[in-house]
Amino acid sequence: MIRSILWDVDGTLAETERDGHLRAFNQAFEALDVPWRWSEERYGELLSVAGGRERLIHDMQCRTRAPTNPHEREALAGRVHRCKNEFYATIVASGALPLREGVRELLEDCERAGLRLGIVTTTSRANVEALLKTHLGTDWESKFAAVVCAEEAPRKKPDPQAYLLALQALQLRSHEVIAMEDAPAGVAAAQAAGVPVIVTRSHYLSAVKAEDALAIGPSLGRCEGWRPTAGARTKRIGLEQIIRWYEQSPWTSPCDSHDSRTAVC
Ligand code: XBP
Repeated sequence: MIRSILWDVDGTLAETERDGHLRAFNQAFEALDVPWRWSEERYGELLSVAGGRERLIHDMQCRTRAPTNPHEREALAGRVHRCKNEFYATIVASGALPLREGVRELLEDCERAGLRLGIVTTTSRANVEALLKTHLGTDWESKFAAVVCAEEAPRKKPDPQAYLLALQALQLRSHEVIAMEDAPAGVAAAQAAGVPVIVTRSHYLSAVKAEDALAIGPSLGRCEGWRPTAGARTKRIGLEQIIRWYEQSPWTSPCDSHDSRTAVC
């Protein structure tokens, strides 16, 4: 029986990367006189590195004008990252990053059905706060029984740490929850924690393949294009459909021992 749905943030709740983080990174580079910018394409490549600060440090390896000393690189990445998060909050507050289609409705389905909700992300808490405050109101946190962000789970996805911490916080076993993800690293993190995953493809990851996912499709806002197919009775992917996929799937948790009550992260 499903007791909770755990949500990834960037790419899953909202298309935050191209129009949010990327824009904000470039604004931060400019504000801090950093002599390079990221193109949409380059940022797509860099998304294979989880975490904005880690992404900056990784990119500096191929920047001839980046500091050569690792401590200076760390310090620069920290400065740019903090500044980026401030620009990001302004972008979010402007309303430029709506929730993806069908997300709000599915959150409401869960609330009505008494399912607990969780956030499991490797993004910084400030970014989650900015996004969800804008869309769900200042009391957004009261809607979530567990919120695990980069600060709580420093080992970024695909490491399962963030999922294990959420299971622990909810006192649930892996097969009692479902993860909503868009990225291979997120899918791998959930599956390594034994959690079944539903994948909604996002802008940068439109070709993502997730053979072992419970279901994969283009958007929660429509029923077409999903594998396995979704019943055409409603116009969106609702909780009923998710439960149907869950019940029909041969999924058995490979880590049933991921009993959150004993899991050690
Ligand atoms: C997304 C990320 C983040 C964001 C930027 O994580 O990897 O790094 O791109 O956010 P998820 P920060 O898909 O788990 O939400 O700058 O705060 O890292």
